[in-house]
Amino acid sequence: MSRIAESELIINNRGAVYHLDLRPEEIATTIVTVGDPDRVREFSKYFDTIEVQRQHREFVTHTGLIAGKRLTVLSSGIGPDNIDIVMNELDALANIDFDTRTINPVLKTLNIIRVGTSGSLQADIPVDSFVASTHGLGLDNLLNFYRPEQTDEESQILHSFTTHVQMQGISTPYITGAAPSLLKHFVDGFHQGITVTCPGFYGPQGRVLRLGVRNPQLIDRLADFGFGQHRISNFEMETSAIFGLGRLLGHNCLALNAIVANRIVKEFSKDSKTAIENLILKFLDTFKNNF
Ligand code: R1P
Ligand code: URA
Repeated sequence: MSRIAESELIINNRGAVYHLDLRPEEIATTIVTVGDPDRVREFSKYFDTIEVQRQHREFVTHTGLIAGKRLTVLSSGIGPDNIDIVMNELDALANIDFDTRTINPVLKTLNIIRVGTSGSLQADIPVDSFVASTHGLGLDNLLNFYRPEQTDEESQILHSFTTHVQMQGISTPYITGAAPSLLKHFVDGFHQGITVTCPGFYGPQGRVLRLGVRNPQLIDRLADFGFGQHRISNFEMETSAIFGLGRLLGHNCLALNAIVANRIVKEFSKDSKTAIENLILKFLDTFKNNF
């Protein structure tokens, strides 16, 4: 096994990985990622005990026990560029020996579940409801620096999407499905659909304040795209990168989002804090009973 150099895998004086500032023993097998650093506490306030609390930049981590089960909650900050850091560093913690700097002979599979907020692209997926993503479809380009791996069905969805949505010269999309072993636990009380991930909140999600956009039809084209039983339910800024890197690295990934904006009926939640709190409680209940 070749040794990974100091410049490639950066380990600090605490023996912790560079950005997340975590040591291998400080993460659980199931990891929740949230965008907002303040949301980590909204999970860990329900832990019976908190064993690890770390913060470096926007990456806040709490690991603890709930109903006897170990869970890590980690904030990623906003966007797919941060997900590149989070996924690679979580995988290094699970699968690289920090003493020898070599890949472990037996690889570990993590459950990585995003719990976030999102904009709905369907009139019948209202604000304050929840979406479990069947797929993450990336307009963000991150996976094109690696090499996305798609099933035949995913390639067909992507081909149809590329023709329909007209992103030429703007983005080279990619798509990855959620882990069926996780998705099956989040059916009751959830809408399901393809989640589109954008590399920004304004122009990349078709929001016009003072600047015009290259593809003014974006919202309409996303909303009326269909392939068999699949349609696009929502968009946000992390899911496709989690799913894409998760598949390449061999982890099980899922995304659950509370809808805070509906872009079709042009509404924003009147109480998004309660919506996300309800999603956290729903996730923790399922975690306690099924993981
Ligand atoms: C934008 O407001 C942020 O909110 C959504 C988007 O994906 C983006 O990160 O998710 P979080 O609420 O998890 O941050
Ligand atoms: N997060 C997003 O990325 N977009 C929205 O519209 C709402 C939350």
